[in-house]
Amino acid sequence: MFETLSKAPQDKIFALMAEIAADDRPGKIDLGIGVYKDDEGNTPIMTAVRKAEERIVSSSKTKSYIGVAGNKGFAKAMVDLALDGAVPDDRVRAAQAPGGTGALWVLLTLLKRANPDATVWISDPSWPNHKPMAEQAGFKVEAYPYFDPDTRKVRFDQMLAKLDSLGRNDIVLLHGCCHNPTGANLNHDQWHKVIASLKRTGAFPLVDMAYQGFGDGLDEDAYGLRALAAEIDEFVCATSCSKNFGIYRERVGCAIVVGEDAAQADIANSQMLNLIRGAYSQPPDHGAEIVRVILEDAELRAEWKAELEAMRNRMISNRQALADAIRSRSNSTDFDFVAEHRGMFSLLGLKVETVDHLKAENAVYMLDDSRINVAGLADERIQRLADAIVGATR
Ligand code: PLP
Ligand code: TYF
Repeated sequence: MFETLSKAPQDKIFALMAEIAADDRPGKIDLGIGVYKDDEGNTPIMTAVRKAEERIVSSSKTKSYIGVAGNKGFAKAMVDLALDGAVPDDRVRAAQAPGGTGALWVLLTLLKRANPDATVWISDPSWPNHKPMAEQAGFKVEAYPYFDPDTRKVRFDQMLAKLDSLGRNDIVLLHGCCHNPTGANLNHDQWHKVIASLKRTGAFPLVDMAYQGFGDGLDEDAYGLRALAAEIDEFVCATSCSKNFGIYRERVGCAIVVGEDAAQADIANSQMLNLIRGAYSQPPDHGAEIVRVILEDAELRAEWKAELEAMRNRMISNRQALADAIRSRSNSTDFDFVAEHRGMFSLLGLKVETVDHLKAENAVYMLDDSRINVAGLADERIQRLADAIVGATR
């Protein structure tokens, strides 16, 4: 039967990860996959996570089934973390999902049931998995203008003009914060303009919140989502705990659905649970239980927040150090934008040839669109990267 198939494309981010692993040059610099790393290049388990796991192992009494929506305490805590009361509880439903990707899959599948003829609009550019995921759900996918490669800022007027032209058959996928791959984000005023546009046109928002706490702080990163929630009656949001709890392989995310009223929220929720049951029955519990334990315990929660804050501040100082190091070598402000961007990534705007050159000559790895993971940097690596970039772009 498989003779009917041809080889499917690989995810370019995972392909690069394999390429880096196969390079044995000492001192290679890995700025590829979006995984947080410390100065030594490790992705450690957060202390609060370790403590929560120990508590779970010593006190849990059963591994019986938990239910289609997963861990209820987790889902409630995730709704609070994202929305902080911006929508009355009776209009919000949430299901634990296997990662932010799982949450996106649940929500896209739900939206397909609700409006099979809709078009999904993603930013140009966007996370490489957004388009294939929306296509796999059966949607037509289009892109709205987002990143201006000259200014390395959001091309806001063009973005808004495109959004203004959409209507009730359109779903707009917005990055909640820390835009992947560009690092360029909407400011408050721009969020309000986007929200007003969505309200006017009736286009449906799908917010992807994969990096809450990695940009300007847990609450600040949710500014746009909460502002949207205050204005728009119906929307969905996929959140992920992979990055902000560092539990990537545990696969923890949450699919959040907001309805116009409690009755519609109930109907949407019943469809969501129905489609989950038909796919994987219920999500795995362990990672979600870790998050629940942390978020419900004042002491562990404070410890987690402090650790997350330290990770966030380190990424910001890496950004500043890289911008400074390039400026001091090139005598130009061309890369100052790196310090203005937020989150784990910046799109440097280098040519593919330059990216290839850095890989071949300097063992510096970034995605072929020149996205770098700023968490992959550290003092000595920052200086070497600045040398390499200035050398290659002179
Ligand atoms: N959305 C965006 C924009 C991402 O960068 C990621 C990356 O990890 C995800 C969703 C999904 O994350 P995960 O499925 O690992 O929770
Ligand atoms: O963009 C990244 O690097 C992260 C990790 O299919 C990732 O979001 C990459 C690809 C993918 C899932 C996660």
